[in-house]
Amino acid sequence: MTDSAKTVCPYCGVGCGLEALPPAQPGKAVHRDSQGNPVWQIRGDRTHPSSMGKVCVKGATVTESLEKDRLKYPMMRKSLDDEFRRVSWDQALETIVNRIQIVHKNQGADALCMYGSGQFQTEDYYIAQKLFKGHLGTNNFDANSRLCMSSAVSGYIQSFGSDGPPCCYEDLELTDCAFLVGTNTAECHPIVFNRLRQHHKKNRQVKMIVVDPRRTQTAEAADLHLAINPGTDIDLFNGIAHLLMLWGYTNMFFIDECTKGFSDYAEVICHYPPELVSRKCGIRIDHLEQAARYWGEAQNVLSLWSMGINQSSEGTAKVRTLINLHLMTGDIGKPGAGPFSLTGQPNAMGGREAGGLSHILPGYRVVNNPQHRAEIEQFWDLPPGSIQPQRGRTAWEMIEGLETSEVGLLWIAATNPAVSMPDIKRTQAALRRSPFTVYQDAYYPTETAAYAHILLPAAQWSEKAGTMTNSERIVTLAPKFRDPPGEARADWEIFAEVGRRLGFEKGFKFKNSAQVYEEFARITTGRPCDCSGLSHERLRTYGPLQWPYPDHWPYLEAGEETEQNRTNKRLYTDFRFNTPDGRARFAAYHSRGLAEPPDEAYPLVLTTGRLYGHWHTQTRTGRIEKITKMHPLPFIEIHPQDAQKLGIQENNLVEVRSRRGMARFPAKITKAIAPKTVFVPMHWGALWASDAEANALTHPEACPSSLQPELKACAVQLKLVTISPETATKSLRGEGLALELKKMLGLSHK
Ligand SMILES: Nc1nc2c(c(=O)[nH]1)N[C@H]1C(S)=C(S)[C@@H](COP(=O)(O)OP(=O)(O)OC[C@H]3O[C@@H](n4cnc5c(=O)[nH]c(N)nc54)[C@H](O)[C@@H]3O)O[C@H]1N2
Ligand SMILES: Nc1nc2c(c(=O)[nH]1)N[C@H]1C(S)=C(S)[C@@H](COP(=O)(O)OP(=O)(O)OC[C@H]3O[C@@H](n4cnc5c(=O)[nH]c(N)nc54)[C@H](O)[C@@H]3O)O[C@H]1N2
Ligand code: SF4
Ligand SMILES: [Mo]
Repeated sequence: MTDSAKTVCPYCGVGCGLEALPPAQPGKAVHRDSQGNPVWQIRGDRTHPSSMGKVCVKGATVTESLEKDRLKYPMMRKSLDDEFRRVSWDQALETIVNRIQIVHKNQGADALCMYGSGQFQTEDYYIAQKLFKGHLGTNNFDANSRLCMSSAVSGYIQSFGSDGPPCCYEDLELTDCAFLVGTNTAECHPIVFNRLRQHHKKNRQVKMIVVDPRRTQTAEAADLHLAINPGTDIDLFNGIAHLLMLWGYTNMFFIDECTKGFSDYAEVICHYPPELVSRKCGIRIDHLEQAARYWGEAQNVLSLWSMGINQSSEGTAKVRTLINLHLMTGDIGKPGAGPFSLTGQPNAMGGREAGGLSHILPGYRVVNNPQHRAEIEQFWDLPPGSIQPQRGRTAWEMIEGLETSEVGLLWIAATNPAVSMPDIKRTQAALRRSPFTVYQDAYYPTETAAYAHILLPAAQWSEKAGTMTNSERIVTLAPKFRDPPGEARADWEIFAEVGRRLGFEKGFKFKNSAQVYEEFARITTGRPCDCSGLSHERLRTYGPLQWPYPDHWPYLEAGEETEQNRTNKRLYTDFRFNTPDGRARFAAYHSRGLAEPPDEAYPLVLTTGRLYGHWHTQTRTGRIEKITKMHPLPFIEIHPQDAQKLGIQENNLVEVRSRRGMARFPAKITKAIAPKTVFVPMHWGALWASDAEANALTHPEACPSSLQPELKACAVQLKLVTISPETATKSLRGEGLALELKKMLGLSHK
């Protein structure tokens, strides 16, 4: 019998430790999924420092999704109107290599694009950077983190001089004021929320503030819920700063010694008196004052944020104005305090370390810094000038590049853009025009497969060995403990093989992922995200370890308390930041509001987000019975006032239109959503329901600095649809209208 395996959860950025047990256990019936396949069982790993044995429903059920609907063999077709046929790896790879060479010759390197994912392991990310940014000479590698964490990245870089969340989960138990903004932690980062909730329950003096236009499960637990109008966070932060200043809660010593730019900032916050802020945000003045008082009186303020901040056309400004509050009161670099971005995906952090966005390079370097480029060129043994000095295309710019025919080859891996990109009808039309799309995924069908010329089967979590870094900078090794199905291969192996076939043998000689990690770790030496002391071997022996972890440090079991792991728990404990002069930067921003504010024609603000059980586009969770029972159908949350005006009752089918498209959802009438705002989950693409795509409605307007699109808000109108509930349910389950997609995939409909 195979032994159990310790690993890390492949879903969210909390990064819980899991222990996987073989399907057959002595004295027990074999564990099976709903189709009768034997599957591994999961329990929490009590020795993991981040989660200490806890798991949520997603982690607990993940193995039930591993056997169903897998893509097992490479498949190919000439045009999107043909059927896929199975081909050998050799044929598939030769076709890709030829195509890369032709496009490179005729259109130049910048006509090649790869769109990757925070669900890559660090090894996958690293090899993709080496191939695209190094050997092919284009920075056109971007990841779905562009839709997720890029505002946090640019906020950290601009305020502190480099990326990197400065806090750790222990801070959840050491804070006396938790400020949660734009995060539904209870549903999206449940184990982080549990740790905070326990501490909050036990200690009455600890305050919890939640800022969210919806009364989420997270907001239910708060001492104070500020249900602000969508897009008014900067007004709120500047308004709190105004009061902190007025009431003398500023830490002048910290401001003088450790920061720069306070006077310009002080000028800006003068313009945010409570009356104005209360009006703009749509909250009571005494609630605003209460929030400022909680912040000011606390010894240690910890703020947590996620997509309500990042997915905004002023995302970087939101992040930086939140960080301003920490700089103003000196709430950073000490236990229980700091600005803490909750990472969405399991390894978006590793992606940032490996340079996995179109403007960055491995080791928290940036493409527009000549020294950074030179360091990487030298390390990769490439001639000077090989790496381009300007950033590559962002995810959305790749879509635009398909529209203008500037993109000649698009390689998509570990993401499902035909569902998750903004303005999905435009995205789909662009994908349809693509001269050549390679799609590398673990499952078939997915919505994006309908737009691919070549499908490459990817080995996923549990079928390949690699590392992932969670929000608190802890790196865990996820070992291989099952065989991949059919001919599926690890992403990094596929990229390396293409590299060798393109003639770059020397750069891609890796025999296994441990060697890949070894090279990656070396490239981070002396950088803020120094992982040079980490390796697969050491992670296997000592358990999960937190960076920075320089090579000269001794090794210890996780959790062992020494001087060394006390110093790397938090960043900036010496109050010196990664800017040239060591000072953090205040940012003086006025709020600009939503990119597409509501008006007479489209009078409501639509916001989008997640549910506890489902993961994104459902490629895994849509195949797990326990979860589909938990969330069987999509819906739209409408406030009773708005519902009444439109004559909409509970479960009525509602048609939602924006300037870009239409979708339909059954109504869920609830006071949990602010009036004039509606909410739909993002989880239902065309395979799971008909016309229930959140992104049929959203727009791609992005933050000018992070280039992250405003997926959290667009203007919509609502209309009651009069069809029978049976027809509605049928169409929502995808039994009727998703036909076109099924045809494109060559599937007969059920
Ligand atoms: N169950 C589950 N968990 C997940 C995921 C999943 O798919 N399912 N995905 C993971 C990933 S990749 C991510 S990025 C995270 C996302 O985690 P979260 O960001 O917590 O999740 P969302 O539901 O996208 O959005 C959070 C909240 O932002 C609020 N919001 C909307 N507009 C505004 C605004 O203008 N201001 C403020 N302050 N709030 C606003 C919404 O009402 C919503 O409740 O979750 C991760 N965890
Ligand atoms: N309206 C709206 N849209 C959104 C958001 C929102 O809040 N609102 N959130 C945005 C955010 S934050 C995110 S992160 C994105 C997420 O959007 P996507 O990245 O499109 O969502 P997933 O369903 O997680 O897609 C991951 C794919 O990778 C595959 N996969 C899993 N493991 C592996 C592997 O090891 N290798 C390979 N090759 N494939 C693998 C899965 O089968 C799946 O098809 O959505 C964005 N879109
Ligand atoms: S909280 Fe996140 S990492 Fe932990 S088990 Fe749930 S999905 Fe996995
Ligand atoms: Mo995300």
